Amino acid sequence: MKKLLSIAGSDPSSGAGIQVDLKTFQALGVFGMAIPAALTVQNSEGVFRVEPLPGRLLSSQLDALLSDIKPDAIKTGMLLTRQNVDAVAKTVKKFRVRNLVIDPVLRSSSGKMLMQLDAIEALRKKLIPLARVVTPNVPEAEALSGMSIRSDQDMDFAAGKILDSGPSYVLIKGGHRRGPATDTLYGGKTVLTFSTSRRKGEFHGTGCVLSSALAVFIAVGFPVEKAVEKAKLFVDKLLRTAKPVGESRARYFHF
Ligand code: PXL
Repeated sequence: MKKLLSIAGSDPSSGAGIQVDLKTFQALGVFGMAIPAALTVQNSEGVFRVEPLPGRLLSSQLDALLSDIKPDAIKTGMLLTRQNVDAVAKTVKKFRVRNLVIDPVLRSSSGKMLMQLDAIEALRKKLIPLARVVTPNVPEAEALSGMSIRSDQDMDFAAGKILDSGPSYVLIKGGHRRGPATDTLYGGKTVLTFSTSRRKGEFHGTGCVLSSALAVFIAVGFPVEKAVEKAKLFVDKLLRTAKPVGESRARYFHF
């Protein structure tokens, strides 16, 4: 039995964050665990408030959990503070976690910051170097590389900069660009692109589900290239049946 741990924000509407990460683990047949790094006040209309877990509390939860149960992979999402990023980095090193998937969430779709400025710096310098895969969208890849991305060439260059800091792979999600939704995986022997037709509408939690599914497929032993393909297929299927659950048009995954 594979065991997966999500360290991310809590979304009470349960379409994103640790709640949807657990749903993903369950759907894919692994044993899911979760620690909230922050709480959010949100519904389908947006994120209204964010509060971090104290760094030392996250740290002691991680210590207690990992000294007992060794996860086959860890996925991180919204960490919010530098203290939380530091706590995760220390744990990954101490327990020699090899399958670390980082979804470097910086903002919610509604624009709320999910990572403080010094936390982004800590993420770049301390946590991303330890990752097996980092899954930024284009604005996140811009923040992590410190450059703007306007062309395919820019994207290659930005990916190179992120890879230079140490992660094995970077998957840049192209959903924010025009044209078909193409994601690009850098870091293996060749650059791989994954294109899917763009689905109209607004979806909640797509990045969370993708990174959780990716962590699962890596934990069960697929090479990263194959794990990305399988995670993308999993999300694409969910996009077809996503539905609004509240007053807003944002569609949620139900599985
Ligand atoms: O989808 C980004 C995201 C990640 N994690 C949490 C969130 C959100 C967006 O709202 O609330 C907890």
